[in-house]
Amino acid sequence: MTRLSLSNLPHLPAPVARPDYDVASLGLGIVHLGIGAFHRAHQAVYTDDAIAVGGGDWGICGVSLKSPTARAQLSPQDNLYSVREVSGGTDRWRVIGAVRETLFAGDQLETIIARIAQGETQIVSLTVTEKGYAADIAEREPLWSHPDIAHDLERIDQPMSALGVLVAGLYARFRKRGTPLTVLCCDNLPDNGGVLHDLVHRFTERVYPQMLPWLRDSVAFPSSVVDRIVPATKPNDVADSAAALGFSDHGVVRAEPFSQWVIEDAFATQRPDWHRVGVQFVESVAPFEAMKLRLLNGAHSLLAYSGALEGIETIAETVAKPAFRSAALGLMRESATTLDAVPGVDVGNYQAQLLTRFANPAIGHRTWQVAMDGSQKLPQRLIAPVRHRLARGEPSPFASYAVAAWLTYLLGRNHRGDSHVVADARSVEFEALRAQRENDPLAFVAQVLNDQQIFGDTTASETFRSDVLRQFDSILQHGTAASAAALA
Ligand code: CS2
Repeated sequence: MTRLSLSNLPHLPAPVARPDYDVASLGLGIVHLGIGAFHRAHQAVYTDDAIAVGGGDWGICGVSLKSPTARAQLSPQDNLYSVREVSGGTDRWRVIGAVRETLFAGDQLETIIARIAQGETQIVSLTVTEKGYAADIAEREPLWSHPDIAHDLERIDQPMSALGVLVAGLYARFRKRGTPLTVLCCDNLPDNGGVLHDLVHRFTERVYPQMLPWLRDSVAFPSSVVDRIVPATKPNDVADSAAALGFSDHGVVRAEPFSQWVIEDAFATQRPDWHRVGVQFVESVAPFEAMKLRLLNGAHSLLAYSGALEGIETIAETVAKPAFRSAALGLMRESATTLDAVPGVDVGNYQAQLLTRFANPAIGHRTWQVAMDGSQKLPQRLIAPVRHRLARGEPSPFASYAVAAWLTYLLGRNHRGDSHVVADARSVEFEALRAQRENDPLAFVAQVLNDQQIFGDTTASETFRSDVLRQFDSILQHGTAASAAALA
């Protein structure tokens, strides 16, 4: 089957939406680090829309840091790909033209650094996942002993980490003409722009201190909140693309219909006409961010561990079980008490909408995928609201249940003894701890609860600690389904 390409764009079937501008002549204006499914279904779609309404050379140079897969998917098809929007009814297919180049750091590092340095580039955006920053987020400090970071401190001319590549690119730009730049973090971290600002500055202090004044004066780090449920692409998505498009698309991504992007209005450069295509520019993203991380992502994690421990494949199947649905809603209500008012949002409606989105029967979002990397996700999703409630002297039974479910997941087996692989940035460390306490899961969990990076001071609270341990004991004996039902 012929691959999707520029020359066959005009031959797509009528229902397939396509770029409403001259893709072939589009120049590059954005470098994006982390060209995975999420970027392709989110920021690239907004950019495609913005170019169609407002023009401008806002083509995206997409970069993969760890794997050549995206390049192999996109380059042979002129970097075109489709988004399959699924809702349970008829799927909607749309071809995106905004990505104009796909590079892999493994063998194109020089080109990537040159792209960040070139004056045409005005924005460097990132979706490298929580663990991709290799940082202690609470302390806003790179993990200096992380192998990639340690490597980059020695060889900043050959960087491997996201931070290293970014700083090397910034340095090349500083040396060239030093034109301003906007660095736009799009990962699910609290105050993501502020955190990235601090990480870049601390890293720069060690490798290129002479760049600090320019960094301070010319590079902006606005925060942003991104939202769209985008599961890993399924093998049948590629097969189905042939029927839907008439051409085979190896870069297809699937996504829910919902999409949201809120950005702090603090750029050092121009930007695409994103404000004309649904992106909200605000003075502070903080209230939006807390709501999204604590309600959506918090409930997502609760559902992921609940379902994974019962051997349930997807989030939709998990939220279809009444006990899990009410635990997710219970968590949202509990965490909602820690939020400031969000301009233009009714938090009750937001929660109802989230339950509907999670239940989307067509999305096929695996519990296993969301369960990944809890050590990097829990602090902003579950622990921040717990801390907030502790300060008011209030317990957090639903968050305690979710934390306990994560701790059980870390054991690598459920109450029935079925085993699973623990996918976490720190799984080696957890596995070593667990092995030392083979016959004593409670001792293992007590040890993990002392981890400052994840729990900070919250587990110094006897209330929280004992709530978690009680829930853990219940999940270990009876499973998440029975424990969640008891909670309700
Ligand atoms: C999910 C998120 O994998 C996860 O941890 O909670 O990727 C979630 O789907 C997105 O943040 C939705 O915007």
